[in-house]
Amino acid sequence: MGKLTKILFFITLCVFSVVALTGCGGEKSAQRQLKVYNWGDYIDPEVIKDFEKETGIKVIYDTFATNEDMYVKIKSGGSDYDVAIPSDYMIKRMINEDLLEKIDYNNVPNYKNISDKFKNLAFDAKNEYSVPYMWGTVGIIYNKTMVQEPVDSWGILWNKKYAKQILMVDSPRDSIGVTLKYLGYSLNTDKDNEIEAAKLKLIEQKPLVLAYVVDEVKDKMISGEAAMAVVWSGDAMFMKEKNSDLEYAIPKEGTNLWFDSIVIPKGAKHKKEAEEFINYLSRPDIAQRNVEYIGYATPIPEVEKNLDPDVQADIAAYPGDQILANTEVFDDLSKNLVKYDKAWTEIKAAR
Ligand code: N2P
Repeated sequence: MGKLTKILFFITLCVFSVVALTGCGGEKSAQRQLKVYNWGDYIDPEVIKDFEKETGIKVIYDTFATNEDMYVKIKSGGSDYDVAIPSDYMIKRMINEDLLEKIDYNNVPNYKNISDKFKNLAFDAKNEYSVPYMWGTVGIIYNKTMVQEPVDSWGILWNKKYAKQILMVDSPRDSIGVTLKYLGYSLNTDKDNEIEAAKLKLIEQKPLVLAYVVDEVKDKMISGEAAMAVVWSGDAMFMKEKNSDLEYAIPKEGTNLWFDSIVIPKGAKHKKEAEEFINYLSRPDIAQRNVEYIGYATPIPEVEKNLDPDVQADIAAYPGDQILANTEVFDDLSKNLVKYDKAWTEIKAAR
């Protein structure tokens, strides 16, 4: 090879390598992506895989245990989530704090499958920011071999007979909320004396509490480690199926009715993909797989109709109008929230 040929050869080689490398890099960054933030145990993992297969969109999937954990992460910025699934009161707070994108419902044609009962709810009155995913109540799951008396009041959570056999939910609004209901107050109260009374009641209960848990409650109740637990309804369905000694009760003092809806955090880099994912989750066959896997209740009537009749009739999944009449939805407490935060910190710190 002559000198010039050699130089030309090297130049060509370099150009090719650069093209190959950046070409490769270019291809990678062209892969469509989606970063999802959901509750623990709140989707059939196969649904995520099938979405990736059908759309070619790569899903990065993270979970949270409570609305408050999710809020802190998204509020602090830099978490890059394209999709999140908070509850009602937290959605309202995020709308008020400009933390959510408006959804383009033209990209979510399956929104039509959602029952009108779940539209125009107070937290997103004009249906601009959220698409219903699951809904339910809060109640007590108990083991019939350990609890023989009727479970019809939140008061059983203070019965010394069950010392160290009671699991509480490690979520401030839920635990304080059911205590407020027990005391005959609204679970959205802003009255200092009522919040204080609930706080003292929960501190009084602490010696009886085996643990404050969230997703771990399922393993513990299924294996018979505790007699009762305050839980979200769909988790109760899941547990009942795994251990037939377990039963779910909604106390007579009333409870919380909640709605979890899918939202797009402000500034999401993959909004189109997020809307595609929301549409996918709202497709009846996909929604049915999720509902059957996780145990929660669907806002899609066509899915509800296809479920096992025993599930449709179970109050842990689909409480009737009479139970629903005695429920309250959490409100965004805005400036009064600090009162609850302070009470919860004191409850958790007490011994
Ligand atoms: C599932 C959590 C359910 C959320 N582990 C209740 N809002």
